[in-house]
Amino acid sequence: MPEINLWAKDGYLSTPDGNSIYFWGFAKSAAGPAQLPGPNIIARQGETITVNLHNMLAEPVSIAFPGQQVTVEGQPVQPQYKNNRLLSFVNYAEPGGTVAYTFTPSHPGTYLYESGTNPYQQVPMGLYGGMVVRPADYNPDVPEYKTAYGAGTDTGFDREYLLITGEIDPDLHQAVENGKPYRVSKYVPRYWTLNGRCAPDTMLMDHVDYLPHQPYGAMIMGLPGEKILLRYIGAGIDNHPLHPHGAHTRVVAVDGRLLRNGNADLSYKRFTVLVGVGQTYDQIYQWDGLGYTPGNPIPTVLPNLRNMGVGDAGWTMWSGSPYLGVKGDIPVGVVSYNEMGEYYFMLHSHEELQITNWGEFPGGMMTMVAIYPSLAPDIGVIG
Ligand SMILES: [Cu+2]
Repeated sequence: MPEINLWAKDGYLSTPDGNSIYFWGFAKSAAGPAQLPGPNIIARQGETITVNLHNMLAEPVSIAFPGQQVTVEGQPVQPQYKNNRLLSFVNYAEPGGTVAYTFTPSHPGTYLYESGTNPYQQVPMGLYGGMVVRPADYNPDVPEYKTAYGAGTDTGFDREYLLITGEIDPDLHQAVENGKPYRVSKYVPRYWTLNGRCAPDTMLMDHVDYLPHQPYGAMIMGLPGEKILLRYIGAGIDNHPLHPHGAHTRVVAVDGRLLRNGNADLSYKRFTVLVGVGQTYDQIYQWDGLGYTPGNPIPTVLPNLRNMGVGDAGWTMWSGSPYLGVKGDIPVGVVSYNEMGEYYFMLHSHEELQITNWGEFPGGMMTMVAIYPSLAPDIGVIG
């Protein structure tokens, strides 16, 4: 039976504007760094899994697994009371203690896990993460069985990415760090995160050594025509209208439930998906814009804000050529971050304040979809 160990710890997050923010998160080991979000949990439909939570914080901590039937010591998880007051929605670990949660996922899909103890404070502090449940017949080596929801469900994919939304109100984090009271009604986020990072850090690779507490990047990379599975999770306390440029997404599942009734396909295409608090969305993004195929490499339109760059000319991703995989001259004075003639499309929150870092654009809940002329097979694998 798979067993996962998570340690609840504290640490400091980095933001691109140079801020350092105290947070709580889950770590993979007692000595390892607390992470935002917590380590990805990969489970399998029908396979029992145990998650051991070791609490290294100074107050009770728990993990709720929405959508799962969880037991602790053989009994269903229960709300916990102390002195007749609700302390936790599920069984918790005392400081220095451990609690073991066991469940058998009945449905494949994308799920959130988060603290069930003082969640108004512990979740924004960072005690959340994502879980992917593979279908029972999942086999990444056989295309027919490399799917999100099982063979025959039209949810096959070539690459997949998890994007977990969150917000940070530095006043809350500072109050918790200093043991001061904090009024939840005064919650005002200043940072908006994808996988715990604010843009432009979202576009850095996974596990860069200068972001030890934020190991997961949010850069979406693929080839023309590939099916790119985007798994959105709303982990914060605000809703976020997310949309990628370049192509609509096809929403195939919501909250870990396939949009299909018998043989009737209920999936739908969307420009923007409003990721609600606690929701998950599974979508297929497929860029075949402007009739592009490897055999018909017609140029895209000349660079513009939609498909090649963002912000002013100093922040361009343009290659200098409209052809995929080709680099050309760029205007004098323009800095290009384009490496190999790839195409870039923004993916961001349509709530414009959310694409800033404390009011400064660009930043926040923004990343890029990059369509490359070639790409290693180990890119876009959730581990
Ligand atoms: Cu946009």
